[in-house]
Amino acid sequence: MNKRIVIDPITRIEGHLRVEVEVDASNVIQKAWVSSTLWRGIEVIVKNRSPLDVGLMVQRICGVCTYSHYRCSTEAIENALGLNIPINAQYIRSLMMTALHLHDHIIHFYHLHGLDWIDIISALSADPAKAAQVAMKYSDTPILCGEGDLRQVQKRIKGLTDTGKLGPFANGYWGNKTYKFSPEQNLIALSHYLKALEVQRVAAQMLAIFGGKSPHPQSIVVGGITSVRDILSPARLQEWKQKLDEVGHFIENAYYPDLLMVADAFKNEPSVLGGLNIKNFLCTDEFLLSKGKYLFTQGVVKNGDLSKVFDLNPDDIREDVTHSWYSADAPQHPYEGTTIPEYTGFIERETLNGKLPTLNEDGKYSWIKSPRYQGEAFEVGPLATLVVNYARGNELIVQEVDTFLSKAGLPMSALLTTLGRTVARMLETVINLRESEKTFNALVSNIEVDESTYIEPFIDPTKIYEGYKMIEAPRGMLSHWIRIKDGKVENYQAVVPTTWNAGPTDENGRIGPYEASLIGIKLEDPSKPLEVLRIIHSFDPCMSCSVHVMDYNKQSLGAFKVNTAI
Ligand code: NFE
Ligand code: MG
Repeated sequence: MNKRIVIDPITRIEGHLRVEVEVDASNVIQKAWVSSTLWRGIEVIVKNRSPLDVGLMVQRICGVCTYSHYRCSTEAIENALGLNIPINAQYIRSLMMTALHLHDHIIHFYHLHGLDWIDIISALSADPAKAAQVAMKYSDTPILCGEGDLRQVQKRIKGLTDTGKLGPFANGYWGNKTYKFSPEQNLIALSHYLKALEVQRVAAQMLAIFGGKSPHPQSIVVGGITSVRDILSPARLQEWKQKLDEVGHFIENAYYPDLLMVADAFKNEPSVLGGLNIKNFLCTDEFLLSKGKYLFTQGVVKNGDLSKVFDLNPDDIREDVTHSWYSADAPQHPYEGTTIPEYTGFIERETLNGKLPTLNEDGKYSWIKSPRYQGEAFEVGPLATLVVNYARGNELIVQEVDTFLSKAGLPMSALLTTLGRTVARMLETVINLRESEKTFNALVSNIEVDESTYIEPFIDPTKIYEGYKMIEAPRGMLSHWIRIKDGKVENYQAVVPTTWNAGPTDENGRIGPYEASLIGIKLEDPSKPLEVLRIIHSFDPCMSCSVHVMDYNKQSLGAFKVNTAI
């Protein structure tokens, strides 16, 4: 008899995510349902507002990739108005994107996904002297992996466990047999987990150099950028470079070797070698290296066939809400997209965890819509970027992927797995890190002859404008779509990376990447479903983005009075 398991909330993500799976008598997942249980209504909130204000509002879609929405929105409006902004502004926006990616990916691997790989309790029994030797296997210059460093790390964590309060490490599935690191490998990765807390701050500072602050930078406007004095100041530019080097040192000597270590330890773990059942990938152009030249190029790969890459056609995107808590008659193109809530609730049933309200898979069960491209479900994100660019024969990407696979002793097929998804995010980070110097240098040499950063927008209130922009946010392809009428936003839609990956089944019964990734996975212990967490975390979920606060009954959620006297 099949059993239903409810995991809610999935933690170490942004937002509210629920996963339900049905396992057979051997604990193999037969069916899976993914739901975002919170609706935000930002696409609705921006209607009838000035397009010039939209960027600042829509970046509140999320607290993580704030800049992605800010930039995507600003550029959708520029596209609608036909504005060709100065190249200096384009370079700065690209450098800010680099900072966001470096920041996001470091946090993801260590602080969000890390404990799916690292068993903290096991690290306490490691021999620090032996661990220092093990670290040399993955890097010639490992970070914080001397015997003394590792002893210190053990002491710090032991101090925590001795209090009986594990803090961020409480309630982990410690001891699960799909943890494959030796105690020494766990200690190495734990040392980097702690160091990454400092490094991520430096990456956030990089974004703030040209963004004014982070999160929620404020220096881009429709028509260009406002951080002009930072760009013209050699000291500020130098600060950027120094921080890039500092973050880069960690990426090259901790993040990269740690993924070699993951590959080494987990390469025979079946749940890590599964986790990818939809082999359709989409990505768009990102990271401007020089005028018109991007580090990664847009494209579409279907059914895992790397011999063909198609150009991405924005007309072929639709959002389906058959199983989402919205109403619409048919799948909609984002220009025509509506966001009309239709909440239908949960249904009670027996589960492994007792009688509980559960997702109603026959009806509606998520606030996430289901984007489809040419009617099919597609995965977006760093893995999609690498697969598409590998298939395009982008020399740099082919070389980086092949080098990693050969160092790790993995076949090409290992890329299309949970392990591959996590490796791809690291490789994207490394490639971006190294190549971003080109963007920086292009900016510096352009400033010598051209200091322009802004072109004034003009919105004719008698005209109707339509525009969109696609960018690569850290979790994958993000697009914003706007229609402007009477000088105001008439319609607005954001089609977000996590929406692509985490959306429910569509009208034709086609399931999305998250749900598909869980099917066929055997759980070692259904009461501690670590495999589910690891697979879902490998996508780096952001539910805030995907369901872009208001209550669906339009009730007031709270009243606040700001005291300006203090
Ligand atoms: Ni909220 Fe996001 C990214 C966007 S969502 S983090 O990256 O856009 O999937
Ligand atoms: Mg949307």
